[in-house]
Amino acid sequence: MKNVKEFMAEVVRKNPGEVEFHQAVQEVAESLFPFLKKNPKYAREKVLERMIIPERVLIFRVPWLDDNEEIQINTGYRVEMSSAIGPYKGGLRFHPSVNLGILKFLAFEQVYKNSLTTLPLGGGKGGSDFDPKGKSDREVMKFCQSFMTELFRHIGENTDVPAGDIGVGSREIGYLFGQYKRLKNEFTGVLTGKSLNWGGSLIRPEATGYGCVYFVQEMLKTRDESIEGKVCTVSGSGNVAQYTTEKLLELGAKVVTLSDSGGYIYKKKGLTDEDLRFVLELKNVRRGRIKECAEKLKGVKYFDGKRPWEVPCDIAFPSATQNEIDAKDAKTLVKNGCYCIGEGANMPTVPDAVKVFQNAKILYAPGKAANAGGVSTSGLEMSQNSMRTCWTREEVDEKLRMIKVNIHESCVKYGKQKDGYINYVDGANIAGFVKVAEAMIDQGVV
Ligand code: NDP
Ligand code: 2IT
Repeated sequence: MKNVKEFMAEVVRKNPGEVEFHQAVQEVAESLFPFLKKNPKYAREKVLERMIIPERVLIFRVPWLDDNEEIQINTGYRVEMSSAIGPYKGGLRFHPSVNLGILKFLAFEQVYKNSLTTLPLGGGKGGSDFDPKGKSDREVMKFCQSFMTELFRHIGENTDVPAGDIGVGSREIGYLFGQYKRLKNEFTGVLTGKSLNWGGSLIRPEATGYGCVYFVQEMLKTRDESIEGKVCTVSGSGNVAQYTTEKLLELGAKVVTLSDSGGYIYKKKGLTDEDLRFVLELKNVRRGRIKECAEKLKGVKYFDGKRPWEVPCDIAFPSATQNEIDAKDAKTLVKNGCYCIGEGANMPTVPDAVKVFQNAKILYAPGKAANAGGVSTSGLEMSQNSMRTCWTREEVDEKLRMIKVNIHESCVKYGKQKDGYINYVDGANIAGFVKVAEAMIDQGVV
């Protein structure tokens, strides 16, 4: 068997330029190699070598007409990474930065995340370099229709079930679903994150944020701590950041920051429920910039071009995008007393910063464990669609909470070190791996 360095050299050679994908695989390889040494059957079956190559990648042209009747062209992708334990499942990201390497990193992480949820979900991710910002609703609709006109032949309720991610919320899921239904003449649960009155699940919009907070509650319990009264910094102001904040306020925490790609807002006294309502209307209806909060809300300051990690806090919730906490930010957070990180975003912390957190022995879990509540509730939405039923808010919330408790237990099972420190990275990677690996071995060399 190779060592991590040799293994990674091959990954880099075979996937040139895909830096985020290299980063995600390296993290998993570092966790898994010692485990594979002790469990040689997985190495013999070349499970990891198989898992780093997608089962299928689709790349397609997405032409559409803007409001001036000008032709616009984007690239569409769907990375179908693993169907070992269920249909491909994972979000669609619409953002100008989207490329194959970013989607491969996200699809790879999704395989482990979905395995952790305890639900029968394979892993995938897709999206486009289309930028919904500044586009009219009609333009977004035309783009979504063109995107689905190709994607529809590759997905299905038992094949591949996309959902939302950055730039894809209920508006986009609606347009995508409408076009799928029209092309297939079929009303099935082919997408999750649907609106309530046509097949969506209660709590799905809230699930990633709520689930991240539930996971942090479990981490805090290991140190006899609770969320109440804690000072929290949150980055982002989209779906995940909004519902992380809502749950934190409900539990009596003080949320002092939110951000977008322009900068961050800071309120020393902590954001109120009313402030949050303002942010929801600003971001989800008017699609405005977070900066406006400093003009309209009392006690709120705006820091242009900056990230919120310079603000002292007990718990940080990076909920915007990948690599948003670098080593310098991590050192500042630890120096200022932060002792817990809840990753709402996928891979928000660069590897050197992860080391800073782990060396300081603070509570640090990777996104694939902390933010799995979104896809878990997508899994619950799929169950409800198949059963043609609709569970109550309380039922879905309780199932979500139990899933997060289970994920925490799995991380502890595989990640607890001799000194008692829980290495959640190792725990999540090994626990996520084992289920998929066993399924792959059962199903033969495929
Ligand atoms: P949204 O599109 O709703 O919000 C994204 C937020 O992040 C916005 O505030 C956006 O600011 C900010 N952001 C995006 N890109 C950047 C960037 N390059 N630099 C700084 N800020 C940025 O997305 P979500 O809330 O759904 O997703 C946030 C994160 O959570 C992503 O990493 C996603 O993969 C992850 N996630 C999402 C899940 C879900 O169910 N939605 C589930 C699990 C994880 P701006 O508007 O200025 O671009
Ligand atoms: O990163 C993620 O887990 C998501 N964007 C949600 C995926 C899903 O299928 O609900």
